[in-house]
Order: sequence, then structure tokens, then C-alpha cells
Amino acid sequence: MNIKAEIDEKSVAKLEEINNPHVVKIIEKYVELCQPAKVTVLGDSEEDLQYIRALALKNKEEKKLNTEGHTIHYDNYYDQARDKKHTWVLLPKGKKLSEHISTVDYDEGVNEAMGLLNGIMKGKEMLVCFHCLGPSNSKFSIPAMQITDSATVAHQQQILYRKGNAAFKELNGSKDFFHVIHSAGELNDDGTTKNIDKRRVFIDLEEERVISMNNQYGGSSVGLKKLSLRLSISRANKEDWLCEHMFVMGVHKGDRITYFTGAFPSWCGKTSTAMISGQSIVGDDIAFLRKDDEGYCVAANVEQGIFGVIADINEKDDSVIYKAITSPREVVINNVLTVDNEPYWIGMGKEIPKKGFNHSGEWFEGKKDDEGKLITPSHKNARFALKINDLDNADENADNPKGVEVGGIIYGGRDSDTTVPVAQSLSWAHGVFVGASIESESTVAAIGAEGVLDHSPMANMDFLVVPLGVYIKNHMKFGDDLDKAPTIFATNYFFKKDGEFVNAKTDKKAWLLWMEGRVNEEYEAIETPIGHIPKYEDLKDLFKELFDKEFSKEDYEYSFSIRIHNLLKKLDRIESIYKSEPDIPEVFHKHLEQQRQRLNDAKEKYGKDVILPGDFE
Ligand code: SPV
Ligand code: MN
Repeated sequence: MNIKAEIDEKSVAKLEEINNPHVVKIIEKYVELCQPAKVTVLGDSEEDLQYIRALALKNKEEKKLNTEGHTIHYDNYYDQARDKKHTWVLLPKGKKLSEHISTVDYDEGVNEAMGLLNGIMKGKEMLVCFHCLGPSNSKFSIPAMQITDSATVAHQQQILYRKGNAAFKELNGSKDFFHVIHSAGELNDDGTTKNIDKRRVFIDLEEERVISMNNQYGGSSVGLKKLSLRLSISRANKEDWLCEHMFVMGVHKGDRITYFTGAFPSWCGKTSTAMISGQSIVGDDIAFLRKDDEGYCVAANVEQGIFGVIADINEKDDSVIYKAITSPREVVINNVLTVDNEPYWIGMGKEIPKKGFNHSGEWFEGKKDDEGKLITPSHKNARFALKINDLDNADENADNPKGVEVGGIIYGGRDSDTTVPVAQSLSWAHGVFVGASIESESTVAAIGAEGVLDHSPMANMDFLVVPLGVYIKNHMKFGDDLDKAPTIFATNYFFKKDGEFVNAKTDKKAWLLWMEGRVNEEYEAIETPIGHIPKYEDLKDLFKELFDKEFSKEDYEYSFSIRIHNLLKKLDRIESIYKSEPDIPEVFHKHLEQQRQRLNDAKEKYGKDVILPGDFE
């Protein structure tokens, strides 16, 4: 070993135990380049976990809050979300992936990365962490190593991901692991990243590594999260499985549990669906899906924790999470207002003090940033990190190495005037087409009357590192190879009438239990041009049973009508997006064309543009 920095005997012993020349080579390389003062290798022991917790406090990256086990961390005011503009996939010269995926010439990108890493850890401690994506000892497992100079990144990662030293040992010296190199870069006096203009993420599919620097926000720095997600998507698409931006949850009816996965773009109801009362959670963000020995689809959560949005978490709407983040346990809260070490965030259902400390430093009501924008007490994307097993609704199979059998897949979009609250796809391939057509309406205040529609196939567009054609082809094939494919559904919780939401926030529980019933062949449904929709009587019964509420026929007819013109417009938008993408499988275009034909036929048959669900019965 030739590590050019201070390293203690315990760290050396851990590397000797892992006994992997590739691991040692990577550490040697980045020590030489980043020039840290000290290197610490972390293991699985409680002592090591404690070391990181204490280091985050010592480095002033975190501060204790009043509740036991809770700490607060701040990212730079301008480092509150993933930086898509400065994220690239490294590709050989002349190669392209898609209109929508940013790439950079391999050598050029590596040169820039190495230049920026040069000396970046001077005077700092390099932390070497070993984790495992997916449950340990399982065909889902992918060992991943993270090098970082940020103790809070290491800390939040150890909350969110399973330990991996044993998995590395079991590699028996092979190169079959991911690695992520991260540096928060030079820090300001308050411990936040200074050189935001030099913030970069480089994704190297060849070496299965990601290099990320000059950031601290979790989505850019916690290596096993969105950085490894790109590497996993690349692997899945070379092999025969899926890596998806999905939650995994158990839906309960009496003693019966049916597992669902769900992909929703940001702000479309993903976490709130996974947390619906009476259900159980396996994971809320990233899932690996595989075919098991019996030909079924099984899913495993890649993570063991939740990096959740804290805004609007309150006792009334999200009692499970609220309890977890306000009672003693290990929690890191990011980017909220603190006053006397008490955290406050927007939408918490409590009065928020008019001054305190937040992601902008000392804060007072009315404070504006350099661009004259009013600074909110906590950032809209402020997040918390906690372990799933600390939630009352953790599923008993959350760590099952076999994963859970998937009965249904939900694709959730957001629009105010086009798609129905819930519909079941006509087949696996039709469902893939529906998932590939997800749109979400922007919720930014200053937008036109119809909102801005953003398209994200399977809610995964931000993370795709393979051409869309390859990704969709792999999806189609995955389902075709299964003996029993999950049933695919689409939801839209955001339908509006006269500018108001038609459905209450809690109504999604009725849609979910209808989907559960459909998977278990309990309800009949109405076939429409876009798929199967619920019958009025079934929803009426569900609303009565679940909420003791009358579901009016009028509300049903309004939200489940088939709006031909708007649905055709959506098809046109989707078609124009896919037109510019090479090698989209023929079956995708076939489903698009068939759906258009069915909509036009229905318009002609019923002689109107808005067709009531009952007309199709
Ligand atoms: C998302 O944006 O989908 C998240 C948060 O889960 S981040 O870690 O930033 O990706
Ligand atoms: Mn996510």
C-alpha cells in the first residue's frame, strides 16, 4: 500500500480485511490527487458509525438540535437541489445518447474532473466508506464505495444505505463494484461549499464511477443515491433487469398484502402515496426490479432510509413521518429554520418564528437574496434523512434479500384537465407506453393558465444514461419475459374544476385500494380508449368504507370522463418528443397510434368530445 497521507492502523486493517487490489488502487490514486492530510477507512462497527456522527459535529457541518439524535446541516444557499446543467455522462468522442441527456467527450471531461480534484482535500480528512445497494447477500446487491471529505455526506449516507464492508470482502478481489469520488471543496466559514461555480458531476459508465465536487446537497453528493442510480441504470440496461426511480410499498386489505411500485416525477405525490395510512413502506425512491426463479417480478429497495422533502410534513397530513422527525432517534435535517436549536419548516402546522438561522445564514422575515427574491424560512426542497425501520409503517420485508413480489406498478403524472385519477393499462406494453408518456404540470406560481408540462419517461429522465430507445426496449422485454407481469396503472391526483382540485388529498387511498382490488381480480372495470377505469359503485363503496364519505356521481362523472381533445393533444406532444429519438421500438409507436385511433373512434361513435364513463358501459 502506498497511501501518501496519515492513515491509522485500524484503517489499514480494514483495507487488509477487504483485501481488494482495485479498492487500494483507487484510494492511492485519489489520495495522490486530492492530497488530504489524513485518510480514515470506515467499517461496520458502532464505533465507526459514532466516529462519523462526532466528526460531522466537530467539523461544524452539523449542529445538535434539541431532540436527542437530531442534527441540522446547511448547504450553501445556491446548493439546494441537483444541478442538472453541470452534470454530464462521459462518452467517447462522437457518441450521443439522447436529445435530453447531457454528455461530454470522455477525455475532456476526465481532464476537467482531475484538474478540479487536484489538491481539493488539502488539510482535510478523506473518508472511505463501503456500502451495499440493495439488501446484502442477495442477487440485488451491488457493493459501492464512496470517498468523500464531507462528514455529513458520510453520515447521511450511513443512515440511508446498508453497510457494505462484508459485501466488499465477498467480492474476493473482483472489480465488480461502483465507486464515487466526492469533495465538498473549499468551505466558507459556515462550513458550506464556497466554489459553487466549480460544481460538477461526471458520470463514467465505463469505470462504473462518478466524480462529484464543490457541492454538499444530498442529491449531488450522497454517492449511493442519484449518482449510483445512473450507474445502476446503465448496468440494468446491459443485463436483463430494471433500475427505476420508484417507491416500493405494501398495500393491505385484511390479511392480504399486495406490493406496488410507483414512479412519480417530483411534486406528483410519490412519497404521500408510499405513506398512505394503513399501508407499509419498503422504500420511497429507488427500486431494483428483477425476474425471480418462478417467473414473477420482484422488487427490492436500494436504500434503507428516506431522504424526504420536509416542507408540508405536519401532524395532520403525514402523522407517521411527523412523529419520526420530531421524536428521539437518528435524524439529520437539512436547510430549515432553527431558533434556539429547534427546527421550523414551511407547512409544519405550527407558527414559524420571524427570525432565526437558515440556509441563507441569519434570517428575518422579509429578507431577500442577491437577486431580490424573498427568502422563505426553510427551503422548499429542504430534506431530512432517517432510517425506514424508524417509521411505524416500515414493511416487514424491507430488508428481505429476495425482494417482494410486485403485483402492480403505478405511473403518476400531474395535469389539471386531461388524464383521469386512476386507470389500468390494457397490457404490459400499453403500460410501458403510458409510463413513457408521464407528464407533470409545473407548480411554479408564475406560469400560464394551463401550466408548463414537463415530460419524464417513468419519472426517470433526469437519471437516464442510456438512449430512450434502449430504455423502453428493455422495459418491454422485461415484461415479456415474465410469466406473470405486474398490472400497470396511471394516476393523476391533480384534476381541477374551476381552478380547484376535484379530489381531496386523502382520496388517493381509494384509488390505491381499487388498484389492489383489480390486481386481485375483485372489481369489474369499464374499458375506455385509455384503459380500464373504475365503476361508480365500486368507488362509492370504497369511499364509504374508507372515509365514511359519500362519493357523488357528479364528482365521479366529472373526473372520470374521457376528454378526447385534451388526450389527443397529449398524444401529439408525446409523439413529437419521441420523433427525435432514434431506435424507439416499433411497439411503442403502435400503442401510440392505437390509442389515437381508439380516441378518434370513440369521438365519432358518441358524437361528443367529453364522453361520460357510463357511455362506455
Ligand atoms: C428527487 O428529486 O427525485 C429526490 C431528491 O429524490 S434528490 O436526492 O435530489 O434526487
Ligand atoms: Mn428521487
